[in-house]
Amino acid sequence: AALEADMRRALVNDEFVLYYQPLMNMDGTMAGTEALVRWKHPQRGLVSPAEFIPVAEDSNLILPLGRWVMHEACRQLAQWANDKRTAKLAMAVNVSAQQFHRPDFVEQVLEVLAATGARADKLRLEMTESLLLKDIEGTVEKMQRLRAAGITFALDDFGTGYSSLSYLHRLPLDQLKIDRSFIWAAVKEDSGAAIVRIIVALGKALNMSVVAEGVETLEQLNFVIAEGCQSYQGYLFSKPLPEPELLTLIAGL
Ligand code: G
Ligand code: G
Ligand code: MN
Ligand code: NA
Repeated sequence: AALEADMRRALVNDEFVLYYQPLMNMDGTMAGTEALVRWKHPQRGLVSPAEFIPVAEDSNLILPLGRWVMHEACRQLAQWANDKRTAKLAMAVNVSAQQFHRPDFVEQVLEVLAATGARADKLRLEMTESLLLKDIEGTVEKMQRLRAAGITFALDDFGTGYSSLSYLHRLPLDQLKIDRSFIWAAVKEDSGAAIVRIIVALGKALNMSVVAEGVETLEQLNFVIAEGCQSYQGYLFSKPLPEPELLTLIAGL
């Protein structure tokens, strides 16, 4: 509760910032970035979302925080469109279940796009399996409305949730992101490698691109390239960065 009150104060005081982690194509070009929120706490320094997102989700704070993230990511996306070095980048934004299942979620996202001037076809929403499997009819309907505007969807942390293959094909998803636990296991255990192989095959069968998350070593990168993943994220190329550092990185590519 103390953390919750502190977060309310932080929202008013504008203490949240977005970091951006590159999403890399296998040819070394940057496909886009994933926006990841951080809290610049006046006393505690940089606080990880692993600590405060669950608290925000247990209160209603995820709603204003999620709205702030969406607006800030779209504002940044619109700004990047003005520079040829960043104009092609897509922006992925993580969406919590409480946010998505609000009745006005679709309108909120469309309003943010209109207000910021960001291109819908550069915005990708990342969602988890548990979010998608709750109220499947309503979920598909919302996704289709957002999709009609050009927005695309990624299934985040794939393989860790309550995967239901019977629902997966009904969802208009564009991308599967293989959870990093499988990427780590893949170069250590045969069973891990088999899981990556199966997810890539599933992505192909369902016409989704497949992203390897949490790639930290060249061995892991070579493995996921050989298995047919289309892109990757991970510390091997870059951790999430504040925007000025991201631009420096891009300038050096
Ligand atoms: O950035 P980091 O890897 O520390 O993120 C930790 C967790 O917080 C991840 O599960 C990530 O998806 C989540 N997270 C980061 N930023 C956001 C955000 O803006 N919204 C939501 N819902 N989750 C986020
Ligand atoms: O749940 P989601 O996939 O959105 O969370 C992304 C989280 O993964 C962020 O907190 C980010 O900092 C973290 N992350 C990104 N790349 C790596 C990596 O290579 N290794 C590890 N351990 N974490 C990573
Ligand atoms: Mn994510
Ligand atoms: Na993920």
